[in-house]
Amino acid sequence: MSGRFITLEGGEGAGKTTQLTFMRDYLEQTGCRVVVTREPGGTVLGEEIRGLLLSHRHDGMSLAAETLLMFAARAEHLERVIRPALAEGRWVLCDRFTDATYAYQGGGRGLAQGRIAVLEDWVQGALRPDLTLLFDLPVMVGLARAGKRSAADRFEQEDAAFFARVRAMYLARAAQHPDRYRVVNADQPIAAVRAEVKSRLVEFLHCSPDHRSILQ
Ligand code: Z5A
Repeated sequence: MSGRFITLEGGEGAGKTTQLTFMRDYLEQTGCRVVVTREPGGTVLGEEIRGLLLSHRHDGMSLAAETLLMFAARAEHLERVIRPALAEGRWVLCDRFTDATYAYQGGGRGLAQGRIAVLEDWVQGALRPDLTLLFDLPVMVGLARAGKRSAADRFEQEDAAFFARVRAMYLARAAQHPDRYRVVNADQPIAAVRAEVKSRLVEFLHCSPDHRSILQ
């Protein structure tokens, strides 16, 4: 069976991580071999870069440095984890990927999308996710959820206007790429979000020739 690349995206407190375990278990039940990973991170170097990106020691980091560090971590992640897993026929579930760069560095911080596109083409070549689930919810709902946790990191300290721009960019990209994006209403109880995620996965599996038979 061939591998597939599925990414989870959304604003602060959208519930991606909460749904990841369910997605992994469901796909494994259908016979997929699954790798769960995240960005920035997913490798030893990538997790070290994540530490730099989230730490308040680097408050005021330049936008160019922030963006290049995201792609440095991504280059390592692609070479060591994502591409090998896909080549072995595994399904990769990745908590955030390049759409997050468009949303946060592009929408949130105002970096021109063309700059991101150049890095995307260089680092990824033709590789793009097969399916992107966008967990969408009002900014204030997500911030209230996230606020119940530990101290805010370098991104979480941004204001509501920043997260509103992030959300708007995600929704714009979902509209630009209807082939691979599916928007999930994340402003519902966890069980209702899970049911919506499952129906998106079933729909996707039906479109995957290797897996259609498993569902029948
Ligand atoms: N970033 C970037 O700027 N550019 C890039 O290219 C990439 C990333 C790849 C990574 O931090 C930061 O890096 C991220 C963007 C930036 N910063 N932000 N913001 P992260 O991975 O730690 O942050 P995150 O992805 O946003 O994690 P998160 O805030 O934890 O969101 P989540 O994973 O989507 O949510 P969760 O952990 O599943 O749930 C949050 C809380 O809500 C938790 O207490 C849950 O129990 C609760 N929850 C979840 N679902 C529900 C529902 N349905 N109802 C009620 N409560 C719920």
